[in-house]
Amino acid sequence: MKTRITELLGIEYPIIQGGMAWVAEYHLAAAVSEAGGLGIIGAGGAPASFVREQIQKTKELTEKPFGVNVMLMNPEADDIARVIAEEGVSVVTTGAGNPGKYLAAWKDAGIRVIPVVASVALARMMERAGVDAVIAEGMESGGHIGSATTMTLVPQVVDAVDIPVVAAGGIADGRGFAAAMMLGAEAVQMGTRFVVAKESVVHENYKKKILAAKDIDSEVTGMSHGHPVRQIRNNMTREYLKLEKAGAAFEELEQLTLGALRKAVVEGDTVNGTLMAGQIAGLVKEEMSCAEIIQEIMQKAQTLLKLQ
Ligand code: TUI
Repeated sequence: MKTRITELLGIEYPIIQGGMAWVAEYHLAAAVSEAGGLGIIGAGGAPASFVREQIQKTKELTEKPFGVNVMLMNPEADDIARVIAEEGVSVVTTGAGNPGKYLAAWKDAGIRVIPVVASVALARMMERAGVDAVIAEGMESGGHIGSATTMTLVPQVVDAVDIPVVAAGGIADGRGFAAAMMLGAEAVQMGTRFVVAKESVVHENYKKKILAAKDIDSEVTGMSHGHPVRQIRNNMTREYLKLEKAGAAFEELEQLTLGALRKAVVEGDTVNGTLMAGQIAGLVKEEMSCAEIIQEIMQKAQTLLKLQ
């Protein structure tokens, strides 16, 4: 399937893997790229040296294009941005901020830049700044979210910009993929479905939580201090939301979340860890390889899209 995104990135299928902190490491990124999508290394809150190592390890596993996601709230984002330019990665996606100050260096290094936007205003600003495409991410997503839904955000961003738009948030199968295309997207980004991929190194307990999740099993914490994070309900979210409701200070709430994503992903602590996942977790019922996931989605989507 050809779109402006497959042409821009030199990939076979218009499926991009989300740049999930801790989860999106080199095994997963290489597997998605090998399967014909775009694998992404999630720099998350990691130091620049770790990101360089991850890039090098991915290159050992695949010769296909892959990307790195820069989480712009990372205090080491400047160093990570430099490492990415030095290592000659083909694509950068960004999240949780405005990547404007890195654009010139990345473009000079020949890198395709695709920021995540949660509003039409930022999409327009990014297009003017010269990015190659944008990812319009709805609040159905796991992790740090904006306030618009995928269904409303994607077509409004599509109408507002001329560059290609990638849809993200709430997409995990061929129906979601086809729906995103109907909204005008030219690719999708998926996170939650890839967390439970066979090649994902996430702790078994985390995967089981996603596989067992129902439609309304996620909560959004951190709304009160402007950093909303979607995750599966557990002891940690109950505690957090209770404190948040009682008006707890940001510093106190931060104590609960410090290192909690690592706890869930690496240690499999599903009680006090942060189990980031999107609202579509209820649809993810089986652990499959990245190639099986991508093939299943493309086959279903092609059948659906031929119908109209
Ligand atoms: O960034 C994400 N999702 C994330 S980042 C993350 S890191 C983390 N957070 C808490 C605990 C541990 C780790 C987890 N999930 N998605 C992309 C995204 N970007 N969603 C929303 C945005 C966004 C929002 C506002 C992007 C830009 C923006 O405005 C920037 C501006 O300056 O106008």
